[in-house]
Amino acid sequence: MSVISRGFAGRSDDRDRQVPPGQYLTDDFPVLTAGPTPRIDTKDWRLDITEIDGSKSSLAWEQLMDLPSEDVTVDIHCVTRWSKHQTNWRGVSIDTVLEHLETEAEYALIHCYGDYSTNLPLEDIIDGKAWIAFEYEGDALEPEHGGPARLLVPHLYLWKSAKWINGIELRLNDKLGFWESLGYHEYGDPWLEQRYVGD
Ligand SMILES: Nc1nc2c(c(=O)[nH]1)N[C@H]1C(S)=C(S)[C@@H](COP(=O)(O)O)O[C@H]1N2
Ligand SMILES: [Mo]
Repeated sequence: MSVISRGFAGRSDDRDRQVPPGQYLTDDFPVLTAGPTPRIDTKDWRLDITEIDGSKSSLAWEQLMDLPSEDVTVDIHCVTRWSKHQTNWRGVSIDTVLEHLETEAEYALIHCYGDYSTNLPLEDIIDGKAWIAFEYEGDALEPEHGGPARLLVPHLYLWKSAKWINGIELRLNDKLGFWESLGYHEYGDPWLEQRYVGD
């Protein structure tokens, strides 16, 4: 028999070799930013975590650097139809960032330097699904791509991967972020082609 099963090619997930519907592969790394690029010195950088009762805790850069980080290799998918296979990042898992928190929150609204925001169900940023990424392909993350640190949520369209992240607002109810309130899909699963409201 000449048919080689995909299972024997060493891939654990068929999706690894495909792109989501309506996407094409690129080797470039386009920059997509609504507005100017904030320049944030790491000595000024803060990540605020706000609980449902409004209580706030804050993480400084050195504290982020002291947390265990990991190398992450993932495919990324932008709603403008480019996808990139096997991108390499280093970051701190959101599980680690939220480790000591007991919360009843169901949603997270992500805030950024420069006022961008994006909303996600909390379960989509925990259990190894999202990171605060600060390196890309072995180098410090460039400001254009969200440096010093951005959210990385590779299983959803890349607009959810908020650049220059500075806040995780935990919420009981969902509140639409920047693109979501301008007609983009509230969830944004690239495999279901959830580009716009109603998709
Ligand atoms: N703060 C912020 N984050 C953002 C954006 C933005 O405009 N501001 N654009 C989003 C969109 S639409 C995409 S496709 C990705 C692009 O990331 P890149 O510029 O590193 O390719 O960032 C997302 N994160
Ligand atoms: Mo995008």
